[in-house]
Amino acid sequence: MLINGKCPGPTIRADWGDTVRVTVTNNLRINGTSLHWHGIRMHENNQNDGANGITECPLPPGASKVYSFRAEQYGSSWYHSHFSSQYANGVVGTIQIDGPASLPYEEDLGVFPLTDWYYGAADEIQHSLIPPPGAAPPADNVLFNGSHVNAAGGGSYYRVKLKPGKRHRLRIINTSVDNAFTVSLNNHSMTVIQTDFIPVNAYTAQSLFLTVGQRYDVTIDASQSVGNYWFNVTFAASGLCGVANIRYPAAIFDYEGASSTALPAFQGTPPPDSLCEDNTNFSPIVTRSPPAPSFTASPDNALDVSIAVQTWEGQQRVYWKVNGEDMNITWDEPTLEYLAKGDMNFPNRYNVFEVPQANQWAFWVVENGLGVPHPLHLHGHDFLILGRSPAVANPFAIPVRRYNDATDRATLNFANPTRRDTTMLPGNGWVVVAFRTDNPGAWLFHCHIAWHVSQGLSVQFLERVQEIPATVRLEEIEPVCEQWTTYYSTSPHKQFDSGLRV
Ligand SMILES: [Cu+2]
Repeated sequence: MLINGKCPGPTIRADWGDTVRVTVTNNLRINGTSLHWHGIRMHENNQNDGANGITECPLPPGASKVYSFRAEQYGSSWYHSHFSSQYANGVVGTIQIDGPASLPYEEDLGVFPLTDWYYGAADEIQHSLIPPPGAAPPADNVLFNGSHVNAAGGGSYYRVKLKPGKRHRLRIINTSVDNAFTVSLNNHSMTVIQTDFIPVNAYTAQSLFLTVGQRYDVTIDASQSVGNYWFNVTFAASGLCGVANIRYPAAIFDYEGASSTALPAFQGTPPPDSLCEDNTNFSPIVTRSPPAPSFTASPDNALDVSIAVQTWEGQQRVYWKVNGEDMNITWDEPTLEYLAKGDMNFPNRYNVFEVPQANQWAFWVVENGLGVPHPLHLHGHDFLILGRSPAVANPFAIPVRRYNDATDRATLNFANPTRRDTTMLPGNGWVVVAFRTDNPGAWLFHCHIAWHVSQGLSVQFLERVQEIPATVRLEEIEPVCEQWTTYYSTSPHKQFDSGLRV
């Protein structure tokens, strides 16, 4: 499935402060769609978030919609379908918003989406995960900007040109369905200047770990001898952060003056830090430091992730649950429509958590009852990562680590911690995050592994619920819902899952 005939789709490019308008027409024959603008703040603009069943009804075949938002942040991101497993079929593109940079550079090489790639259709894979154990298959390949070689020797490596002696900016984006990876460029270090949309003080590393949905804007100095260098994508040895049948190397970086066809001689060695561990050592340029006493761990801010097998329509199925409930939205009953009509009686399993207080830090302790790590993504906000349990090589081999305020509080960082919109919840462990309640709306907080959110791993925060109706233009939502309802009544393809895949 393509956007404007391409995969990945076109890059949306804007300047900081611009208003972006994108007309989306659904030319698919038997699929709905809705497009989510990953990481975009959507300030008081919840209904352009593109989360079907939450902020809108899906667009039926033949329908069009204009998404509109202000580029209040700058940096690099992506957009993708939020309708079932559709983005795994290619409904993905990148976003570049130009603005200031925390470190000068000379060449902007632009966006580089990196993704796992499955040869099977996404819905077929998703159906195969319904019966226990429900474990995802390995990806067939990893694509660097849409390109790689395959096992039969077809395809080609993507090649990036470097200017000798110059400092280049690269925008690395993990647009995967499942795979988290570590990236490195042989013989070169990378200097991070942004984590997701957050500018940070320069941080230099030999390799970087990106879970699904994360971005690193980095600079690379072309200071080595003129030649060809492998860009490598490696995986955690445990396999718990995803695997692909074809992996490193992923792309080739050529210095100007070197061959533009030769393969690099030096293969490189896998970086040592592949434990699926999110790096939380960044310091944002614009500081945010909540007072430590404002955080109290309690059952009210605990989110416990678990897995369960239940029988539904005579079939055993795997579900991911948060506080005992797997999310299951109804496509034509978006949360915003309920709220705009003053109706709080949502259908069951909407997994709603109210966050009523304005302009406070909302803290959440997420605990993982299983060894599988989950990339957690929040809509409408970035969040502080105050702390997390350390990653281990094999989380299944250790007992579940619950957050213990008596012993773990001392490890939390309240002084300008790492801030971004996606983080990795460690296996059998915990993470503490906080966001500022400065954006009324119904915002998803979910695992960004498409297979998992499809199996229910999501909640929605109702932030300042009394103020939400004033931000909603029902006259824009309802016509699409009517079109969708008409279409769906005759569609042979019915919802078989949570209705959401990131
Ligand atoms: Cu997950």
